[in-house]
Amino acid sequence: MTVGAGTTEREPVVAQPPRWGAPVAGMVATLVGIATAEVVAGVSPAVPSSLDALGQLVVTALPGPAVTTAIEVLGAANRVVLTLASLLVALLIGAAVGRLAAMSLPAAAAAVTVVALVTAIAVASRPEASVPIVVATLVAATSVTIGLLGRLLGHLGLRPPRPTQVPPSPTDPPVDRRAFLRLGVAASVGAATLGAVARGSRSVSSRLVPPSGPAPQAMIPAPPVAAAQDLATGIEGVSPVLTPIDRFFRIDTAIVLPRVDLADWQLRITGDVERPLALSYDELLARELVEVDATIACVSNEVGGSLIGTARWVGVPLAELLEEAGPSAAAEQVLGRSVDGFTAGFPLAAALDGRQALVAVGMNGEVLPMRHGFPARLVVPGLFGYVSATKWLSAIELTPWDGVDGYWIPRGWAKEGPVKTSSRIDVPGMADEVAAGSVVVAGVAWAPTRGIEVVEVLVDGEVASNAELVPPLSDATWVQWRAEVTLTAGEHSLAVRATDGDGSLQAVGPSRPAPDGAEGWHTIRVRAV
Ligand SMILES: Nc1nc2c(c(=O)[nH]1)N[C@H]1C(S)=C(S)[C@@H](COP(=O)(O)O)O[C@H]1N2
Ligand SMILES: [Mo]
Repeated sequence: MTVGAGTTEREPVVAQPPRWGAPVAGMVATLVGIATAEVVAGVSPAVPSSLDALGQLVVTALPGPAVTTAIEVLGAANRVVLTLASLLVALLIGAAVGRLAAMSLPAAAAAVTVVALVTAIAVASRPEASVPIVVATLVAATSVTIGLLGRLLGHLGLRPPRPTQVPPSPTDPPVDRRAFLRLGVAASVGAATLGAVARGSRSVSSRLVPPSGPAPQAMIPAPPVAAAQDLATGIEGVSPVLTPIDRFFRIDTAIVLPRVDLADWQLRITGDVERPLALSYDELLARELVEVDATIACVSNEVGGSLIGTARWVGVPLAELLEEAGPSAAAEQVLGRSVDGFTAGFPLAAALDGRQALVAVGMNGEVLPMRHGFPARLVVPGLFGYVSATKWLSAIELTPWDGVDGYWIPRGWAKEGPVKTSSRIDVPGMADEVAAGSVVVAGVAWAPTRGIEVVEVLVDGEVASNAELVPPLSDATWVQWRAEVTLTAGEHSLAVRATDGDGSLQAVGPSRPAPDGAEGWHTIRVRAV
């Protein structure tokens, strides 16, 4: 008797498996597989999260403008959205695998294995990954997924019998929806719970977080900024002259913060140099550290935007390290390399022209925070972050200018990224209502390292006031400014424009950030009553 004939005979007494059975089984099994990997990732710092690693792969593979747009549109939520999107895509793949499994479990197993291999490559390429443990984890996750899928499909009578198998007797019904639902719901709820707990409580070995000891100190620390030196003390809403760390913008392509084990970490100075150097964290800290107050800005900052901040950085002068290594004749570019593969390059001349570029290890009196590049990062006054401010720095490589490009250059951003002379109104806020009469307008202006000479405030398109400037902490920081203008009752536009130390008025624009930074006089509308 053929199987087909047997099936035909049983047909009248057999419940049909639901059409959604196979895809749902695939999704449940996938969820459990993902949770298995996440639970191991939660316990072992040597196994990065598969979801995060896949998300990272997507970020790296996507075209530059897509990544930039996502970061701009989603803001700080971009990582959460990406994780949920990765999960959704994984579940959709799981549904397809479920369908495939109803036809052939070996084919489905092959598909799951391919997905697991891609995941393994993504996970193993993370700097903190231990390859053997990652492979073992994914083998386990794959087995759990395929095993569960087989059982779920078995409950639905969807598991294709092997050719040698005796067809099930008509008396034990092949479709057991209750068993399917029980197992499916229990597995999904268990997996979602365990996976979420694991993600929430990911254990981080103490080797991988910044040391809790005293923060690196400059040989000659500057006195703390006095309240009187900070316009923010008197005018609520003005950017503080030093941006607190918890308010400092963060921009990077890292879905997961790279965790650096200080025991193996080194900063190498390599490439076109006479004497390559390699410094441990302790060796770096043992050098004569200096303190530099500097503003850093992201090229993606819109006119009036907040992707800019000022900090007191402590670190080793970059020029000193480069001179020690001795740039050779071919050296034209300084390329920072991060432990996570990110790179950023700028002209060697910018490192040696007297501006105070740093390999920073401290920020605002603290050990450089993880989010801002622990254990070390570059800070180069006057250059946008994407060409200069490499976080989680692992090497400084000297290279020719042509033929070697940092991460963002092939993704559509200009090779050179000097910060443009810009200004921003912090007070009043956009669309605020103010009392008619004399109105205080205040904010920041920046042109590192050219400095700011003049800030003018325009009311309804006419220059109305020459702002007072607070003496800046250094030529690398922004300048706080304050003006008073008279507003009659009604709607008005307020705009600001700065002139830098070279006497150049900032560009009126307006233009968007790509490819080399936004231009325009920040303009807001207010209503005076
Ligand atoms: N490793 C690494 N470093 C990086 C980036 C990155 O994506 N990866 N982004 C750069 C960009 S575009 C900017 S604007 C600055 C932002 O520094 P912050 O996050 O400390 O403010 O970091 C730079 N350094
Ligand atoms: Mo940036």
